[in-house]
Amino acid sequence: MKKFQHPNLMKNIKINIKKYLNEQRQLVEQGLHQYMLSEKGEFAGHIAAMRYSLFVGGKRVRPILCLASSRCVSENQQIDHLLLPAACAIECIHTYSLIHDDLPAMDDDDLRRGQATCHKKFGEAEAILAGDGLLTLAFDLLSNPELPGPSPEKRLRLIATLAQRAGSAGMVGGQFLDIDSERKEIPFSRLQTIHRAKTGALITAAVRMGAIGGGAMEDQLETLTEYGNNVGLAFQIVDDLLDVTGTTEQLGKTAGSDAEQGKATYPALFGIEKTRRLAEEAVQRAVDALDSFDSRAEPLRELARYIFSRTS
Ligand code: GRG
Repeated sequence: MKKFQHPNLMKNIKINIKKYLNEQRQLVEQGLHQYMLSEKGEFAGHIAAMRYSLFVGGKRVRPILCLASSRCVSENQQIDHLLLPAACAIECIHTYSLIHDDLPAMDDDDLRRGQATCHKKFGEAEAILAGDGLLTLAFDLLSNPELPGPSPEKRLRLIATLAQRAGSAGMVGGQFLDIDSERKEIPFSRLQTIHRAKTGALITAAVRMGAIGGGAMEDQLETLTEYGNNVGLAFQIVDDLLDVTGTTEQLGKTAGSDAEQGKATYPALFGIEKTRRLAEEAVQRAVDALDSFDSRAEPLRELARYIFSRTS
C-alpha cells in the first residue's frame, strides 16, 4: 500500500494556497479512490450511486482541514498515511449529507457539484441508500484494523468525535432545525445555533480529528477547536453570501435557493456588506486563535482566508 509523506513545509515561508489546495486535493482523491468500494459484484448498482456523488466534484475542504490540523501537532512523517482514512471518512459523511439534503423531502435540488443530484440520476430510494452507505462506510474507514490509522485509543476518540458532531447534537440536529425554521421568523440566536450545528459541527470535527489523531495536547486541542468553530462559522456565512451573489454555474448548485425556501440567512438579516464584515471577523478570530502555533499552522491560516475568498 502506498505511503503518504509529510509535506516539506519550510519555516516562515508563505505557502501558495492554490498550489497547496491542488496537492492536498490530489492526496484526498487518491485516498478516496483507494478506500471507496469498487463497482463490482451484486451491489454494483448501489455502489455506483455512492461513487457518483463522491467523485462528481467537491472542494474536499473538510479532509484537507483534518490533515492540515494533524500536521500542526505531529512530528510523525507518516501522519498523512495514518490519518488519510479518517480524512476520507469525513468526506463520506459530508457527501451523504449533501445527497440527503438534496432529496425532494428536504431541499429538493436538481443540481449538486455541477451535475445532476444523486436522486435525479439514480432515483430517490437509491439516493437515500447511497447516503446511508456512505454514512456507514465512514465508520468502517475509522474502525477497520486493516486500514492505516492511529492507536486503538485514538481511533475510538476519532469515532466518538465524528459521531457526536455529525449526529443529532451536530449536523443532523442542525438540519432538523433548519427545515423546522423555514418560512418562520427566527431570532438571530436560532440562526447561530443552526449554522453552528448544520455546517460548523462537521468542520470543527474535521479539525479536532486531525488534532486528536496527531496527538495534540489538551491546550492545542482547545486552540484548534476555537479555530474550527470560527472557520465553520465563516464557511456558512460565506455560503449564505454566495447563495445571493453567486451564479448557478459558478456554485454548481442552484443559486438563490435560500430565499426561495424562505430560509433565514445572514444576508437576509444583515444585508450583504455587514455579512461580509461578519465573515471577515470570523476568519480573523480563526487566524488569531492560532497565535501560539508556529509556521506549521500556516496552511490552516491560509485555509481560513481561502474560505472567505472562495467563489464556489
Ligand atoms: C441531510 C443530515 C443532513 C444534513 C445536511 C450539508 C447539509 C446538512 C446541508 C447542505 C446545505 C448547505 C448548502 C449548507 C451550507 C454549507 C455546506 C455544507 C455547503 C456545501 O459544502 P461545500 O461547499 O461543498 O464544501 P463541496 O461540494 O465543495 O464539497
